[in-house]
Amino acid sequence: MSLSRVENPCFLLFLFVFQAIFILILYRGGPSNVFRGFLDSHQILDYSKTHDVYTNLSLFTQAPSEEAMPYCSVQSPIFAYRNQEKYLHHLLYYIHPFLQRQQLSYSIYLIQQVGNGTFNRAKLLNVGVREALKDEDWDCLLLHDVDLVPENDYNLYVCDEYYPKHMASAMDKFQYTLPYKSFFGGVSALTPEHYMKMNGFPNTYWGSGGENDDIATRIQLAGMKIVRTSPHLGRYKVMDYNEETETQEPWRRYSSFFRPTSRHNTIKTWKDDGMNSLEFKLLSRTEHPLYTNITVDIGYVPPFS
Ligand SMILES: *[C@@H]1O[C@H](CO)[C@@H](O)[C@H](O)[C@H]1NC(C)=O
Ligand SMILES: *[C@@H]1O[C@H](CO)[C@@H](O)[C@H](O)[C@H]1NC(C)=O
Ligand SMILES: CC(=O)N[C@H]1CO[C@H](CO)[C@@H](O)[C@@H]1O
Repeated sequence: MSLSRVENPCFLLFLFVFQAIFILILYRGGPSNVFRGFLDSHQILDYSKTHDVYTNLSLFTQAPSEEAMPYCSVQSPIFAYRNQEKYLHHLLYYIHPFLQRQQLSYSIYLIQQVGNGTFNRAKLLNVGVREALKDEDWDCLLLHDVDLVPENDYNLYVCDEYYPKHMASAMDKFQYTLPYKSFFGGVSALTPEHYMKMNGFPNTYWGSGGENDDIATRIQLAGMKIVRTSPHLGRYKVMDYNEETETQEPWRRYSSFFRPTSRHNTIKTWKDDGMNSLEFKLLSRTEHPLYTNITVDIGYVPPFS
């Protein structure tokens, strides 16, 4: 039901325009000024026919000037993704209005792994961070699974100044509690400084799950700690479309097949496995109005040795 609305660009355009007008109203101090401003520079529109509102929306889409939004913080949500088109549509439908209500200045990057190789969430996120930082000096990196939708508008998508922040502290799937104490999956917010200080995420966890424990350990080893969004704000709905994707759930705590997931192991590897050892093949990079699609070949599971 909501999918068909997503595919209708007019609806999304309307959300954006509504937001822009709202921001301008705040800035200029009253709706009458705003509309006078528009009407001076454009012809008067006939609003008695409903379709006029949509067909002539483009007349209203001038972006607010930089001075009109002086305090926006810069965010960059990054989604790791493989073959989950339905989730993506659903998420975009919710997340754009959500981020706009928070008045953030942001871009969304979708990082897509090609082929049918084993999913490697942590490595995809490393790729996303590297590519996103080429575009802009982002203040904050939001790492977001594509099948999670935030439920609470007060769950602010901003970074903690000092420490990596875990945001998905209460998922409906786990009865709105943490599945275990050091859990760092789902949605997290780190500044580029946090991310580099811990050498990013590990590249070597093929198949989902074990990397989250490694990441939690890295944060400690880099002299930081995990801060968490409080559970009444960090509430997320897990979208669940079919059985097949069950096997790709990134928060599942599988014991890793290909590397032992132990603190001991992370101590040995974290300085050599991460952003400084990241290798991948960028296959395509396309900017769409609602997200930037980055498709990469990150290789396949190395032979077990
Ligand atoms: C993955 O794709 C290759 C060809 O691209 C195919 O030979 C292989 O059987 C596929 N594996 C699975 C598990 O689907
Ligand atoms: C992203 O780009 C790839 C490669 O061009 C394409 O196959 C895929 O369908 C795109 N995905 C989305 C969701 O735009
Ligand atoms: C449907 C409709 O009224 N469209 C109007 C949109 O604005 C242009 C001028 O920019 C008019 O020519 C159209 O009639």
